[in-house]
Amino acid sequence: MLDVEKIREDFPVLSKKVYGDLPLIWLDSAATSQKPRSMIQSIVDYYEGYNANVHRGVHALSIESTAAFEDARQKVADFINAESSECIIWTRNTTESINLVANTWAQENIKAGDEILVTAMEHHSNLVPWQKVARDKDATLRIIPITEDHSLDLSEIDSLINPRTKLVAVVHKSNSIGTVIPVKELAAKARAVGAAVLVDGAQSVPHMPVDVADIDCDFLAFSGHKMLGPTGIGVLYVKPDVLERMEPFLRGGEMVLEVSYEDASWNSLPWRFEAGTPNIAGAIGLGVAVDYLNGLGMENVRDHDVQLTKYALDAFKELEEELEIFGPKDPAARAGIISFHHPDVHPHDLGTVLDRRGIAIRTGHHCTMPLIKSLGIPATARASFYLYNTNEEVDALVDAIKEALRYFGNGVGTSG
Ligand code: C6P
Repeated sequence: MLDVEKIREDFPVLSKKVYGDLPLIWLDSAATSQKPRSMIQSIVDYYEGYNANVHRGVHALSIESTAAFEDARQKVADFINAESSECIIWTRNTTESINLVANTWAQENIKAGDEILVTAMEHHSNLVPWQKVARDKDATLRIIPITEDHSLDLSEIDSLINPRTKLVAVVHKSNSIGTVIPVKELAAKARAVGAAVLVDGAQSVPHMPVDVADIDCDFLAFSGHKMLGPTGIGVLYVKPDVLERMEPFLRGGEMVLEVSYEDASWNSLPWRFEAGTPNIAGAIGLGVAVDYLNGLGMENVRDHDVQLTKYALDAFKELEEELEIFGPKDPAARAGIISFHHPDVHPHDLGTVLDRRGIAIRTGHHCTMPLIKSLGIPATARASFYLYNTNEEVDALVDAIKEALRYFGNGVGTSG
């Protein structure tokens, strides 16, 4: 079990007051998490103590920064049980990680007539790149639909994953409705037909143990900023035998071994995929964020999410008649995300009223426009939890929603 009160002391921003003296209630961790002091300090320490470019200098500071940078890569590799740190490519975020695969592996491996399979719940980051690949290669993009209760509809999966399937690219936890996707089962089916597997772990890696060997995926993409790390650093894990056969994405300094005026040869892995000066402070900060998560234990982080989600789903029962709540009913089958919608109150209006109570939630389509449209709504209001949230904050959310609905029930301020 997590000692949430103690954890909260590690997050300076959680003691912030907004709009005068309202305590901040941060229920927007699916968008970005808050940061512990140790992570923030690691970035200050880097810039104050050993700022230098990596892999380039023979001097003390470069040796120190290179060691810290590569040490962070090893921590990330261990965190997801990767074969080695060579499988970890630093990117800017999940979006860039997926685009890297679309611009390298997919260019070599997707051919006319092939199929790429995604779910109906994909974030645009794991949909739009595949739309382009399918168009460019004359391949077909196929979609696994969802059921009435917003789980993945696996009834037709054995025809959706077939010998034409070359890539199964799936989100692990839906950011907009919270559904957990059975990626291991999908990966096994993909393997059986020789397809590659990409997992969008943006919402899973920060919140639960994720083991690439156990899932048996070829690619795992995630972002540092959703797992207590800084913005601007992301990760792409690639299985070693797949990585060895991939062409570089960006070309320039650091990714080369030998260069003549006519030609170039490539550096060893993973640096072949890291052209230009990387986000050194970001990688070091992410390594410290991983230390923090390991200190708590990812099983405990997941248990806390499930407990809070269960508490929230129970608390939301009072609002069941007024609100539609999306996602599976079973807290163990969902992320710490509650997405909801009122037929007469636009989510943006609701979000604005909650904000005036100090409660930060996200409203909109959450970059899953096709999914939200298929639900027949313009947007949802979304509360998302993390390791520093409490049952009391859930109570405050429910009270604030009730008050907002009373206010809008009087016909004031509704739109759209
Ligand atoms: N979801 C949210 O509020 P980036 O922006 O590259 O760090 O992450 C993109 C991304 C990809 N996949 C999933 C499942 C995600 O949730 C996200 C980011 C944020 O839900 C911002 S839209």
